[in-house]
Amino acid sequence: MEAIDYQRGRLRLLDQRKLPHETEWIDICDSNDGWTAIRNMTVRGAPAIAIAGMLSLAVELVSGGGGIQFDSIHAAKAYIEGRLEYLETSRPTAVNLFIAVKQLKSLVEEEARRPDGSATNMVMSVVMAAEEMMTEDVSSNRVMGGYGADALLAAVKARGRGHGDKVRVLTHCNTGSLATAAYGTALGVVRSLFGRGHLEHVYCTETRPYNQGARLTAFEIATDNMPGTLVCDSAVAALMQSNQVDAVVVGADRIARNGDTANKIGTFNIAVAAAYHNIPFFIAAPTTTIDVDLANGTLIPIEQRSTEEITHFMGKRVAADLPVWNPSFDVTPATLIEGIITERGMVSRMAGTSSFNLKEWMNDEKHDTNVLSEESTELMTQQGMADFQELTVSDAIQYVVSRPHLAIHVGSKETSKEWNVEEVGDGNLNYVYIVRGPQGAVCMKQSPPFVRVIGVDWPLSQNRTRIEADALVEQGKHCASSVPSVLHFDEAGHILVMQYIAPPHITLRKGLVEGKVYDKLCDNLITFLSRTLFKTSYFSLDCKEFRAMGSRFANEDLCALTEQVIFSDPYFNAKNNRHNSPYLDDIVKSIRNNNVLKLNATKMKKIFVEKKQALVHGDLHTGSILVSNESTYIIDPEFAFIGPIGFDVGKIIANLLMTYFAADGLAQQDGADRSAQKAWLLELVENLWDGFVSEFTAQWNTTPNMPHSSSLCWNEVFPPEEAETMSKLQTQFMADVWQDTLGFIGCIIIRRIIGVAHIDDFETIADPELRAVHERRALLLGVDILDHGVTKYDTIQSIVRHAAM
Ligand code: ADP
Ligand code: SR1
Ligand code: MG
Repeated sequence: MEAIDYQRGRLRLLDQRKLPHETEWIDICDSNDGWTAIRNMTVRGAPAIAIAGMLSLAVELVSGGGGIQFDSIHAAKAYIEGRLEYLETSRPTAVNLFIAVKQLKSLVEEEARRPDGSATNMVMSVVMAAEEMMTEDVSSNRVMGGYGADALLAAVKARGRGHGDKVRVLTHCNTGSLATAAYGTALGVVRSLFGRGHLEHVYCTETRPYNQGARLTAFEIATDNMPGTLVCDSAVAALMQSNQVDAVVVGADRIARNGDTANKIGTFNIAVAAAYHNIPFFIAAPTTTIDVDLANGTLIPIEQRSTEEITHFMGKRVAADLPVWNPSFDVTPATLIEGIITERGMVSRMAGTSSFNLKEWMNDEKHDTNVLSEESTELMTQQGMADFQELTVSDAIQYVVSRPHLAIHVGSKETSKEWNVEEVGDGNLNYVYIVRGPQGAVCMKQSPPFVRVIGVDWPLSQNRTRIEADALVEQGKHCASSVPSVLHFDEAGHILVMQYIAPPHITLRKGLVEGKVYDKLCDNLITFLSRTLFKTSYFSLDCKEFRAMGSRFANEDLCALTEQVIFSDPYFNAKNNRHNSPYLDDIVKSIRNNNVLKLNATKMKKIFVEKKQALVHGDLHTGSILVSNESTYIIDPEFAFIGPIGFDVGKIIANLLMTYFAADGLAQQDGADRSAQKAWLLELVENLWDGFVSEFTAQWNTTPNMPHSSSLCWNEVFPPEEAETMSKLQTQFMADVWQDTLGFIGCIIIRRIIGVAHIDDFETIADPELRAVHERRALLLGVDILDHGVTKYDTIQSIVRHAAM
């Protein structure tokens, strides 16, 4: 956008249809011209469309100095509103235009309500607001560029990509000065990287069929002397495959509240190729592009462009005579988007989910940033977190090379140039690196002083790494075949190095979402649960040892996190909660109004806090299990503490039940038959509980009673000939564990659907309406279990029967 000249009654715009062959200016004198310029793509780019539209009205209102004369404020209001509504009809997809119209309409309403209001004042307010939109766009683009540069650098570093501190970026379509008031959105991020000396190269796509990339972005890159290359849209996957791209950043025309993003046709292809190559994919767009009224991308209207854009080239037909489909935009699902960069910071997906909660984020004045921007760094400093250094690729290699007892698993020092490092952390809390070399690999886990998926706003004790290392060692003593061995623990660096559990092992959650079944899983889980829980319980240890173990695993901070996110937050409108709105609004409301349920959740919290029976894993969901057809490894015991046995058993059963409910939605989505997997899941749940009870009791029966009186089952009280008394104690104990397991199943199901940290089983169902159907079924079971407890669910079979209904 060049200049607004009110005297001559015109807004001067570069005609983008002509670039780069000719630089031709066109004059816009009123909103009719504005409408045409938007419609015929003289001006394009979502932010520029909004600004050009509003400025076209501004010049119309004040053209020639005098402007339009209105008889009354009501006449001015009616006229302005009419023009705004007309401008809205120019192009359907870009939401910025609608937001700008809405803003000016409410301004007009406000002016009309003023007791001293006049037509002149109303016109002047509209003109000033339109101009302000232009100046705000420039400054917000610059701020966004800075956030974006931070975000791209952090993501590239986390994946062990990039060359030193330089990155190679791919962008699509035109999002630069020509698409905005100046500087640009996605291209603004590239400009910011360039300005800070971090841009190694920028690739821009041709952007068929209208060639905005070839004509406009290439023009801007060349004009700014940035190191750049133009590629065909169809070359993107090959470019990524040949390792020439570290990150992707594109703009947006409209973003639904779950993060699904409409952008220039071809964006979705790029996102899919980026996901395949593990390349971070970002959207950069002002918050005016976010449409919180749209639940998801399927609701975004997609404009069809003229068939001639495809069939003709410079006015000449170049395609054979066949019908043409030419959508201007496509919708990239949120799950493929690493982050949405805005002028208010970067938004990340909600913890453990594949979508964003943009409504809540937009309403949150404190707009959190998950990248370590200047603001975040300042916050970290205030909270004493500034010393934390996320490992770089070379740090990780150096760490292992310099420790012979670790290097032996990876390769000799001489080969270290060939080693590679991959950050694979898909959990909620930590960074996980796999260091690979010619001899094999090790897994390094580093805890930041905060919850990774939330950022510095949620500080968290790094002592969790020590707990995890200690718990792995303890559990490994009792069930070595299912626990990765600890190779190294570094208290000061909060780093744990452990055995790498190689493919074909994948997380159980991933395997189950893919529809797999695992024949040995049930037996392996029974062995792990019964051994680790019995051997660390007060039936196996004497009371003194048991108490000493309690002090070693006094995991206050992580227990507090569980107490908050499982037993409290879901029952009120807590900050980080999320649910599939609006589809589940009714059931969420009824849960939060159900006092019996709240009371029962609190009873479970009390049991969690006060019942000390054994060293429990503390976070035994399907993401904490690495599985293959042959073996099963239980990882990630950072939540370990001395607590109720039913917490581990309930957590895994709840997760398997949720997979069972999600399976129908996944089957519907993929057109696949999941009935065999569903039957297997219910059988697994049933056999898991029954097998656990019999194995736990068998462990008990084969463990001699303790020889001294400080133990729970002292010889003198339970001599071998008094087996019946012992058996009564066992039956009562297992009944109590069942009651706890039941309550925890209810709480865990509820928290994963209406609290923070959702699960991929449901989140992989892309259609929120379909997802809600199955989330609701799971929720109803969770609520019913927590409502009625053992009076209705006296056996595992009663749960299985209810689930199968
Ligand atoms: P968080 O504590 O953040 O939840 P996890 O311990 O669950 O992190 O690890 C995150 C991911 O890292 C796991 O899902 C898994 O893919 C990978 N991972 C963790 N430990 C290992 C290991 N020992 N071997 C191989 N991959 C591992
Ligand atoms: C912020 S809640 C994070 C969740 O992730 C962990 O894996 C635990 O399940 C915890 O509840
Ligand atoms: Mg964890």
